[in-house]
Amino acid sequence: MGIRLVLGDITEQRVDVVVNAANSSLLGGGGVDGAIHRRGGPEILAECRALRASRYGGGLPTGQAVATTAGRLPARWVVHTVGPVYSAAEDRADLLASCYRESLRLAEELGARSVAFPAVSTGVYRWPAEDAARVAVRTVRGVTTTVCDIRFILFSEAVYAAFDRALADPPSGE
Ligand code: AR6
Repeated sequence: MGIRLVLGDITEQRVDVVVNAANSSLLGGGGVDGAIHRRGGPEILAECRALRASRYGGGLPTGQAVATTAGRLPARWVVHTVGPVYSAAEDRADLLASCYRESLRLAEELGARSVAFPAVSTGVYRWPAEDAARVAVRTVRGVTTTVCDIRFILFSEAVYAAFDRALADPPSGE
């Protein structure tokens, strides 16, 4: 399994799965969620609405993931995951790790070989990039998966640099 970093826009990635940093309503929003729905077109929202009607009337819980079509994106599926809102008072790292684990599990179930992740929770949900990057890299490294191409697509130089540092740390964290 290979992990790499890309500075850029996740909606331009040619991959099997694009992961979306969604919210539990699955009805879209700003940030990467807004970009994915805008570029992917209305088919994605239609499937999100159907998922709400059938399985997630109460919303998709934080840390979980569901798949839809990728619409017009150059990908096969969008996997929507809900990151935790950052809290200085409560350790929610397990929930953030769960987003990456559950997304990869679902991608593998779909037969995906390549997956592009955004830096979940580092925007509207205010998670400090340095810490979010450590959680993301540690979690992905710890998963055994048939997905062979894992990319983190970082939208800003600062978040890219945080992931670069996390990736430079030895897997054991020593
Ligand atoms: N490609 C890659 N990364 C992007 C892009 C893009 N096109 N656009 C933004 N980012 P955010 P969250 C980065 O706020 O913190 C939404 O409204 C961004 O710079 O998209 O998990 C949802 O509906 C940041 O580093 O997601 C939820 O309500 C990272 O993606 C809420 O925001 C995540 O920022 C979720 O908040």
